[in-house]
Order: sequence, then structure tokens, then C-alpha cells
Amino acid sequence: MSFTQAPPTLLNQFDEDRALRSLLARLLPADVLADVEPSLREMGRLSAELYPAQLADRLSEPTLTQFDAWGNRIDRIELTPLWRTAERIAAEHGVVATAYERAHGRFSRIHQFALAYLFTPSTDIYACPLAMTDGAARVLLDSGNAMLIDGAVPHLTSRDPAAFWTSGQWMTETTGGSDVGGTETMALQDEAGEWRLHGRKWFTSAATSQMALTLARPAGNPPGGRGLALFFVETRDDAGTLRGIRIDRLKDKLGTRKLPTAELTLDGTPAIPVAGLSDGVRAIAPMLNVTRTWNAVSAVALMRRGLALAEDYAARRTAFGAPLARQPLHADTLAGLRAEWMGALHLTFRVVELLGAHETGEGDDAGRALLRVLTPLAKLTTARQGVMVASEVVEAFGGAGYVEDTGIPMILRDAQVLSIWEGTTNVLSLDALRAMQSAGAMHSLGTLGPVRAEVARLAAQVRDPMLVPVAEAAVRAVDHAAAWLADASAAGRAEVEAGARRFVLTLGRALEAALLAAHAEWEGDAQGGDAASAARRLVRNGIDLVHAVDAGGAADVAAHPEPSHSALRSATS
Ligand code: MFK
Repeated sequence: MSFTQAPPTLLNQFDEDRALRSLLARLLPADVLADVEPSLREMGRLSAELYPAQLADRLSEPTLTQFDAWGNRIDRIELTPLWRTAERIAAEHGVVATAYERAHGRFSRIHQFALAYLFTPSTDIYACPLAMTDGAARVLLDSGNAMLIDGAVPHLTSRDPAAFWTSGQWMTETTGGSDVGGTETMALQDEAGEWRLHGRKWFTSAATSQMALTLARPAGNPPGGRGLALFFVETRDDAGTLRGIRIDRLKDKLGTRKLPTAELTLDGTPAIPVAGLSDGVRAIAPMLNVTRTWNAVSAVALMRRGLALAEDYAARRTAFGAPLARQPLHADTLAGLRAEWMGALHLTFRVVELLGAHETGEGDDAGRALLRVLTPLAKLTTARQGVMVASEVVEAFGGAGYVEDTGIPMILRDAQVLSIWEGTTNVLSLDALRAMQSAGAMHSLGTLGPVRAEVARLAAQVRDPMLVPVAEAAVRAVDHAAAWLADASAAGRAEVEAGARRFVLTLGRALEAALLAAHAEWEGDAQGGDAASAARRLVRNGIDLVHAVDAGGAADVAAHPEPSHSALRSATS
């Protein structure tokens, strides 16, 4: 009766991650790689070191104290111990700053997101405020608003924990998280000409940030997204008192429980317009695209963490006379998950590569169009993969995976948010469709132009007979998706809308397979290499989801042809 199981353990998460190291060796010039490797190895070490601390901190949660003992409204949020450590590490190691210092030009985005990928799994989704901080820096720099650039960006990109700010992204209201055009918050000018916000923000992640970007409707503006303006809010005055903001409640969520996600009332909150007094949704879009990239990086990072633990455990846990790793069915299950993670890794870092080139002015029009399309594709594809892989990781531990103090259930709960926030799978499917339509129209490429060109470019690099079938499967899947889109468009808008998720997931998965095949060709081991095995396995897992389409969904919608998403208006026009 003395048998006990050995818990999984983690070693340096950079050194242990062959897939990441191989990818970086291809994406980065040798001198850049040599330069950034020590910082990545250090983050890999910290990631392993923080894991036991994360488990020890498992039960602590942020708390909100609304009043002091004398009845004064204070609205103070106490963060969890690991979050306070994470904030310091993030600043000191430049998890945001690296992208803006640009020590390696366009490659700095790759360096930064590799840091973020290693940082994320042991820091209880501190990636959330970092994502919004990165997005805010991007928006402010793009806005050309010199006062805000000078006043805020140095804080957002600081490596000094005392000077470092995070930013909130207050978009969601009770009217909805997706249909942001329905925002009810009003912006009114006081007698001194200062803008003041009045409204209720319903889902504000990481509510302890020093600033926020938010949307409000200047008095007299029309309804809808165009009537909104983007505002900058500094949340506290010099004495640390909230400026016209009340924290009504912290959300009680399924996961991301260390995040102090709050409901706020804005009651005369001073605010500064960032970029004019209309078109706020368009103005905040660069932030969305950055946070969606963070979302994809986080999905890949959580998959990696789950697999690292499951693989370590499989090597130790003996059942039916052999370690799980040598049980054919268990090994096959893990191989299937590894393929999902590696496909997601390659798709995500393709977006990161394009983002770096775009931001440094080194990209061309085709790269810009591809980036716009691949950002929602990567976000939605990797988020779905993240939820699926996390669920399988729980199962790979058997009953232990279902027990809270193993720390395994937390991975599943946290992964589940990735397909919801920053745009649900369905909202992003429609966004991707619209982006493809406008890219195609702009460049006379047809709707699938950028994706098709990318898959063709990758397929052309694949020569090894062991990999050619993967490249061919990717091309076939995209062709099938294109044929479906043509048929569905002829049948009408509802038909396109009903099939949009299967359509874009097919494109996302086909891209992943093509990227893996091209990388495997570069690795030069088409038979037994990691990327080659993952590429073949991803195709066996299934990349073409278009076949599942039938007219049922569209027929239901057609019976109620009420308002449609604006994406569809342009996607089918
Ligand atoms: C750890 C990972 C990081 C996670 C951090 C998360 C923390 C934050 C938590 C949150 O805040 S979650 C809430 C996030 N909310 C969303 O993501 C909103 C989801 N809904 C959408 O994305 C809708 O499609 C959208 C709000 C954009 C629709 O609004 P509208 O008012 O119908 O706008 P419309 O007409 O679609 O777009 C307005 C303009 O913006 C158009 O340009 P034009 O004015 O030139 O025609 C669009 O082309 C442009 N646009 C919209 N989305 C864009 C974009 N441009 C570039 N990129 C995009 N993604």
C-alpha cells in the first residue's frame, strides 16, 4: 500500500522546447539568435522556477475592498503574490519593451513574443495586462498624438518596475462584448472643455492598470461604431485616488481567476480623445490585432505547458507493465496533441514575423494584407486548438488531471477564455472573411488571394517525397474552401455566414500544415524530424473541415433574415 505517483516536473522551458528553438533558428539570423538566446534561456529558467510558486499560490485570488473603516469609498484591489512578482519580471525582462526598443529591428517582435511565450504559462495569465499594454503602445504610436505618446508610451515600454504602466482596454458594455457599436458610454465636455465619460464598463480585465483606452460616444454623435471615439483615461490622480471611477464588482469567472476583472462605473471620468471624435472602433483596431496576437501566443504557450507536463508524467507513470509513454495508444494520443501545438506555434509566429516586418516598415502590401487576414485566423484557430489540447491534457493524467491541487485543471479553465475574449470564434470568422474580401478587392487577387499565395509559396518549398503529400493536402484544402465560398456566395449571405467558421478553420489548419511541411523541409529530416512528424499527423488529425457544411444552418438563419454583421455585407457584396 506504499505506491505513490511522481508528480510531473519542469526543467528549463527554453532548453526543453526543441520546436521553439528550431523555429527561431530558421526565423532569426544567426547573430540575432546568438544575441537573444541568453534572455530566452533565462526566461525558460524562470518559467520552470516559478511553476512551484504558481502551484503554491493556487488558491489566492484578488480582492476588492470598496470602503475603508470610516466609510470612505476606496475601491482598492489587492493582487495575488505571483501577479506582483510577474509584473516585476515582465518589466525587467522587457516582455513588452523588447518590441519597442527594436534592438534587432523587425526581429525584435519575434524575440519579444518568444519571451512572452516562455513567460505566460507560469504567471497566471499576467499576459492579459501585458497584451493590452502592448496594444495601447501600438495605438498611441499610430495615433500621432504627441502629448499621449510622450506622456504614456515611455511608461508602457519601460523596463523599470517603478515606472512601468499597464493599460486596460475597456470595450465591453452590458450591450455586448462583440457588438461594440452599441456602446452606451457618453463623452461630455465640461465648462473647462475637458472631456468626461459617463457610463458602465462591464468586463474590464486587469482593472489595476494605470491607464486605459476606452470607447465613448461624444454627445451629438450618431449611433454605431462610427459615432464612437477612442479616449485615453489615466485611472488615478497623484494621490492614488480613482478619477471618477467606481469599481462595482469583481467577476466570478470560470478561469483566469487571478485577473481582477471588474465592472466599472464611469462617473465624470476625465478623458482625452486619442485620435479625433469619431471612428473609435477603427482607431482601437490596432490594439485588437496586437492583443489577438498575444491571444494566439498564449494559446500556444498553454498547450506547450500542458504537453510538457503530460509528456514528463508519461515517462514516469507506469501502468499495465510499462510507462505510459511506451503504451502505443497513449503515445499516439500525445503525438496528435503535439501536432496541434506545433501547427499553432508555426502559424502564430508567422503572424509575429509579419507584424515585425509591418511595424518596421519592411513589409510590402502583400505582407500587410496577409497580416490582416492571418491575425484573426491565427487567433481563432489556435484558441480552439488550445481548448481541445487542454481538455486532452486533463484526460492524459487520468483522475489526477481532474484534481485541483495537481494544478492541471487550471490549464483547461484558463485556456477556455482564449476562444471568447478578444473576439469569439464566430465573430473572428466573420472578421477574417471581411479581411479576405477587402484584401482580395484591393489587390485583384480574389477573396482567398493572400492565403492561397501563402500556401502556394510554402508548398513550392517542399520537395521531399515524404512531405509533398502534406503540402498537397494543404493546397487541396484551400482549393476546397475556395470552391465552397463560391457556391455559398451564389446561394446568398446566410449560407456564407453559416459556414464561415468551418471555412476559416480549414484555412487556418491548412496554413499550419503547409508551414510545418516547409519547416520540416528546412530541418532536413523528413522522416523522423519533429516538424515532419507533426506535419503528417496534423493532416491525419484533419485539416479540411469544409465537408461538414450543409444548408441547415443557413436555412435556419434565412427564416429570420434580421440584421447581419457588417462583415457579411462586404464579404458577399
Ligand atoms: C492573453 C491574451 C490577451 C488577451 C487580453 C484580453 C484582455 C481584454 C479583454 C477584452 O477587452 S475582450 C473584448 C474584446 N472585444 C472584441 O474583441 C470585440 C469583438 N468584436 C469585433 O471585433 C467586431 O467585429 C467589431 C467590434 C470590430 C465590430 O464593430 P463595428 O462597430 O461593427 O465596426 P466595423 O464597421 O466592423 O469596423 C469599423 C472599422 O474598423 C472598419 O474600418 P472602416 O471604418 O475603414 O470601414 C473596419 O475595417 C475596422 N476594423 C474592424 N476590425 C478591425 C478593423 N481594422 C483592422 N483590424 C481589425 N481587426
